[in-house]
Amino acid sequence: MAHFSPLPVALAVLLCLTCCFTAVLAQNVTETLPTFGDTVEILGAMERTDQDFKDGLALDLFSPKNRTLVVKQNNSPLPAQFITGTTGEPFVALFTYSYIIQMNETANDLIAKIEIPYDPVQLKKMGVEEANTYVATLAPNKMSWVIDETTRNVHRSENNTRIIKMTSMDGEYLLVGRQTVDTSNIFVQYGQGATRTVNMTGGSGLQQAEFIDGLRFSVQTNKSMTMNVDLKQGINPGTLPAETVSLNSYMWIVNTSDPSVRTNSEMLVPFNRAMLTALRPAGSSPSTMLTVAKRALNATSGQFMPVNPNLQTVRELPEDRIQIQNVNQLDGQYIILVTQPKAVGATIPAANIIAGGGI
Ligand SMILES: *[C@@H]1O[C@H](CO)[C@@H](O)[C@H](O)[C@H]1NC(C)=O
Ligand SMILES: *[C@@H]1O[C@H](CO)[C@@H](O)[C@H](O)[C@H]1NC(C)=O
Ligand SMILES: *[C@@H]1O[C@H](CO)[C@@H](O)[C@H](O)[C@H]1NC(C)=O
Ligand SMILES: *[C@@H]1O[C@H](CO)[C@@H](O)[C@H](O)[C@H]1NC(C)=O
Ligand SMILES: *[C@@H]1O[C@H](CO)[C@@H](O)[C@H](O)[C@H]1NC(C)=O
Ligand SMILES: *[C@@H]1O[C@H](CO)[C@@H](O)[C@H](O)[C@H]1NC(C)=O
Ligand SMILES: *[C@@H]1O[C@H](CO)[C@@H](O)[C@H](O)[C@H]1NC(C)=O
Ligand SMILES: CC(=O)N[C@H]1CO[C@H](CO)[C@@H](O)[C@@H]1O
Repeated sequence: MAHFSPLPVALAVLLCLTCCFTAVLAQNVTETLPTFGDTVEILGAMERTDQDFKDGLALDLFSPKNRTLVVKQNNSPLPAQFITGTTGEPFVALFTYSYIIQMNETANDLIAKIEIPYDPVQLKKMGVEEANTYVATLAPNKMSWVIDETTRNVHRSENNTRIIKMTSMDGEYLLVGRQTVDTSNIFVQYGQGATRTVNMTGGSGLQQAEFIDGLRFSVQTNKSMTMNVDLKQGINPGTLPAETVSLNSYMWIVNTSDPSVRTNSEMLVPFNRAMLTALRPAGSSPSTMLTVAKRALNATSGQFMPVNPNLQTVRELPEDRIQIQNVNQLDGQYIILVTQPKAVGATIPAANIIAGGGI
């Protein structure tokens, strides 16, 4: 014992103490992370609050004021098929629950992000690429999970997906994945056949699909159904209302698996501004002269009837699409009519609308 140097013993003791202490500390840190229902203090004065939760959720925010927040767990969230803001299908929930974040006061002045971890092994089993994971936000009308590709950010090196650029945090969030090989927005091709068929799940939620030219559908249906859209060249001018012409030489033909099902849908019908310009309709803007018209799916010679103008809105540049709301019956043939912007009391023959006639 006399020759035993005390230094290594001291070191060993110190090392052991440090180890034990670190282990205990680490364990306690996990144990003290907040969980659902706990009140979390948010630092004010734009100090950073980087808060992890027991199940892996992480909130990172800067707030000008001191605040508190509570995260609650919703074990029966709206199903993940009901996605808006991006397209493609099918979407699945990666967790069985969603998060409801409530700040103690209205806060729209934050710099914030939310991160939800995923398990790459589990993702693979479910057929979801990491690049197809999203934190979705419940829409204010609670009919869909909203995805914004511009604020979505997958942090692969940390196995999580996040929403960045947030200015408020109140809301409900769900980690979802799209079971497709392709990533980002996905577009449907015109025609028939399995991969050209849009699948719509019955339920209270909204789903969206977009075709390659931007023809976009937002559909709520109480019964599951499928939809195809075809293009058909050739429009007989005799089937158009007086003093109108068709913008395009073709029509969109929409057919669903069950035309008797009433839907609550919105359509966005793209218009080609160059085609409109080529018709030289005397310098008016598209919103004064474009109207979507429709006739029955099986029609061959019937008249196209303008869709109720109160349901139509022309969205000009940069979108260049006509929005139609409250479409109850999707099946049909659709075209875009170009009409003369009428001066009060004026009736101008169709031939004069389209320059080249008398000019
Ligand atoms: C905000 O919280 C910090 C620390 O909790 C405290 O020192 C500060 O006084 C609070 N500020 C206000 C305005 O209440
Ligand atoms: C929210 O919490 C902060 C920090 O505790 C507090 O200063 C503030 O008064 C609270 N706001 C309301 C509306 O209770
Ligand atoms: C991410 O997940 C993989 C697979 O489970 C794992 O090997 C890796 O360590 C994880 N990375 C992080 C930073 O947790
Ligand atoms: C609709 O479902 C069928 C069968 O599962 C699939 O082959 C097809 O790709 C789906 N349609 C779209 C647009 O993803
Ligand atoms: C649409 O009609 C075609 C025949 O023109 C049919 O083969 C197809 O199954 C229909 N699609 C749906 C979704 O009913
Ligand atoms: C679906 O059913 C609900 C509840 O019965 C009803 O409120 C809603 O209007 C229906 N949707 C459509 C598109 O008919
Ligand atoms: C189209 O279908 C409707 C109902 O299914 C039918 O009454 C009508 O005769 C059909 N029209 C043509 C031109 O086939
Ligand atoms: C400060 C504190 O919470 N300490 C606890 C750390 O964890 C150990 C073992 O779980 C407890 O015994 C301590 O009380």
